[in-house]
Amino acid sequence: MTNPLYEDLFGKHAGRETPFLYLVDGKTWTHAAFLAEAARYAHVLIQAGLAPGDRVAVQIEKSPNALALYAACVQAGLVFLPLNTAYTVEELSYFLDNSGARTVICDPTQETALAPVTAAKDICVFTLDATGEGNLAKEARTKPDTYETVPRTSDDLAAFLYTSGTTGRSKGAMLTQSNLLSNAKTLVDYWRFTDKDVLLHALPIFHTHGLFVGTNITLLAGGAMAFLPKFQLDDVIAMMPRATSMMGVPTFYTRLLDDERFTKELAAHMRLFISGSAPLLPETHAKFEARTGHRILERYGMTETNMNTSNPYDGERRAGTVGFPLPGVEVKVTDPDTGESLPEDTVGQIEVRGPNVFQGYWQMPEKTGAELRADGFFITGDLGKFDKKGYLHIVGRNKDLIISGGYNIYPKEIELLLDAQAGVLESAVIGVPHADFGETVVGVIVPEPKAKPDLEAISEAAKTSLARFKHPRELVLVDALPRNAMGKVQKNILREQFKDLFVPA
Ligand code: MCA
Ligand code: AMP
Repeated sequence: MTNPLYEDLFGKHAGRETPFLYLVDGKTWTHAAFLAEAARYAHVLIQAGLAPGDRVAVQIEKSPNALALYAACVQAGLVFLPLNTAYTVEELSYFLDNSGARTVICDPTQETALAPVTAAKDICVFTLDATGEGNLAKEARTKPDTYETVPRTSDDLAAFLYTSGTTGRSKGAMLTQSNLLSNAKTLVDYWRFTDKDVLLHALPIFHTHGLFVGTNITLLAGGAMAFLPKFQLDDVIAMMPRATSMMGVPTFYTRLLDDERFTKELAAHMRLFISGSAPLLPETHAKFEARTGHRILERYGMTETNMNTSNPYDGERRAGTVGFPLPGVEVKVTDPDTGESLPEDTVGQIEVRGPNVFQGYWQMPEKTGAELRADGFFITGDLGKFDKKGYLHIVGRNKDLIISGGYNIYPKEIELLLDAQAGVLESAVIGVPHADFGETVVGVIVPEPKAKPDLEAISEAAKTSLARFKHPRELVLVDALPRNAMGKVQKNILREQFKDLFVPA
């Protein structure tokens, strides 16, 4: 096979006039139409001077066309680099610099704002909007609807996904064709996906969850997707009768449970509901079962590793656990100091090894070396334990991370911004419980002596620099930060102090 990822996901559907994407407006995209659009995009990109291995940065709204761009990159041997549409120009500029991407595809409304950045870096810009219009689409219309697939091996890079870090700098996780394909194959079997499946797809397609888990599995199994622009309750409820399965972050499930139109009858025909990206509260699991009779299947993954563990399809789906290591994936719980494996029921750091584990962070050998051991085990930064039945429980994090509505937020990045504001001596950013997003961001600020920081001006500064989902939902002033004997800020004390800000006790 000359390009395994392309052949297994896309190429094998060539000529199939069967539905692939069902849209909210009633339209349908067949596999054939999808592949033709992808081929046309591949022509445009290659004629713009891109060569196999080049990174293509993509920051556009979710649409069938946006997904076709992924297929185009795989077919042309380009490295797909999807970016959250919420990222600001400042954030995007960093990703372009760091990745060395020579092309960016953005929404037409962003072109002017990006111009200073792309001109300075001599980056080629194409546009594509949520309706599939833009100069990429315009040029594509003049191109043939087949493209000769570029040969790639399974060790070639297929995608870069940026993940933030504890130092505040995002890191490009390098994923090969076989990282993606091996995981998708395992999950198709484990979760019993077939060509009869229609996945209710309401996740964004710039992260592992919506792009690789949802989309790759559906394509590999030969199924279809009810493809929604985003998670919007009316659309989800309207499209559910068409679907057989759904994947979501816990916020999807709590929002569904808060809506009385989500009934047992509506979900009766569904085969499977899967949750991941953030902890699903056992209480949500129980409520969901009481309402629908379905037990949500929870699994655990990371950008760097795709999926690592999953509750079983047939056996007991245990609330509050992320199940068993997937076939072919080794998971161990180790002592953070010695790296030795720990016995069951003992909390330690979770490490993962397998064909799913990424190749390292792009041009960051020290960071790669710190997290990816020479023997292939990746130190996830999550804390957990195996119980007596072999289920993995995630009990905390060894990394300073907030997960809000399934998006990861690294406090350091926000602290650096807060610390740079007038009148701020220092700051600590914490996650506190939030009914809708699970956790939300609070900035705790210590003013300089006699200073009175302008909290509104600080919020404004956050708007220019940081994506909306990272903005502190509350800024609070304190006299001093609690520190331990080593001088380290005790965020656990702050989290306790402010835990009722959004979810009153
Ligand atoms: C939107 N906002 C958010 C979030 N999403 N703020 C904090 N956290 C968020 N996750 C902002 C909006 O910009 C808006 O700002 C305000 O909050 C309210 O927005 P709302 O309309 O309620 O939100 P939404 O547009 O409905 O989005 C919520 C969402 C979405 C549907 C939960 O965030 C989502 O689709 N999350 C999924 C993320 C995901 O795919 N994660 C997987 C990562 P304003 O004040 O301007 O109105 S991959 C991963 O983690 C690993 C590999 C894994 O295991 O899967
Ligand atoms: P990301 O960096 O966006 O890939 O997020 C990966 C992180 O999400 C993991 O390291 C975990 O902390 C968290 N995560 C993913 N799935 C789950 C889950 N089912 N339960 C708890 N945390 C999860």
